[in-house]
Amino acid sequence: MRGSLIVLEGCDRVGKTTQCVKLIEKIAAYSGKASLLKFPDRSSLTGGLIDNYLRNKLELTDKVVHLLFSANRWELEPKMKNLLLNGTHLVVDRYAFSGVAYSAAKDGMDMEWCRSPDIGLPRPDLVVYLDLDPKSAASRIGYGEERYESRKFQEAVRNNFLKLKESYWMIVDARKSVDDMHEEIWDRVRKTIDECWKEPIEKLWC
Ligand code: T5A
Repeated sequence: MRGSLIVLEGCDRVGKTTQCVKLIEKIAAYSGKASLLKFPDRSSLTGGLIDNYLRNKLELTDKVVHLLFSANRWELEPKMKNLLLNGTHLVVDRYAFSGVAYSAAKDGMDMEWCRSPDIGLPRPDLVVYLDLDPKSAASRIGYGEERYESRKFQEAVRNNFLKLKESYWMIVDARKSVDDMHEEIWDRVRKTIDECWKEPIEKLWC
């Protein structure tokens, strides 16, 4: 039985990491093997460049940084596939949808062009999109420390995310309490785990 690929997405500070941590504990208790990944993975070669870029310590052109974010995912693609095929459920904090939603919010960046380098990555069985208006997100601790954390930009990113919605997405109102959101997400994740092992791992946007 293969593991399921669950991705959490959303704008900055909407509560993705908080939900990922709760989810991984629940999945491990429910069905054994579970692993948490986060993109960007700031520990790799590309991740070091991305980290410096996000902390405004390095300037890169929009297209270059977009391709670095994508390469950062491809670096982990073999590991992701191995884990899934070995029956480990993966919870992933941001994925290719963030790649497109953020880059395409910049002037002169085309959404289809942004999508292309991530075509063929493992397709998630479920995307949990946490939706929160940028004004509420801006009031949360730590907001404003990195490059993209301005309300106008986050509004454009939010619009882009909603354009990327597909049948395997669920949208969660991130104004709810941590525990209420967790209950709602877990209900859907459990169903996904119970069902998806019968299907092969699909390829994203193919
Ligand atoms: N990016 C990323 C790209 O441009 N292209 C790409 O391809 C990818 C993958 C990465 C940046 O890079 C961009 C997007 C980002 O700008 P990040 O490291 O993912 O950034 O940083 P954030 O999205 O800002 O992630 P954070 O971890 O900072 O925010 P989370 O995970 O959404 O939120 P979380 O759980 O840390 O919570 C934030 C705060 O809110 C509170 C928490 O206690 C915490 O203080 N909170 C709640 N408060 C009230 N109600 C709730 N329900 C709450 N849930 C959490």
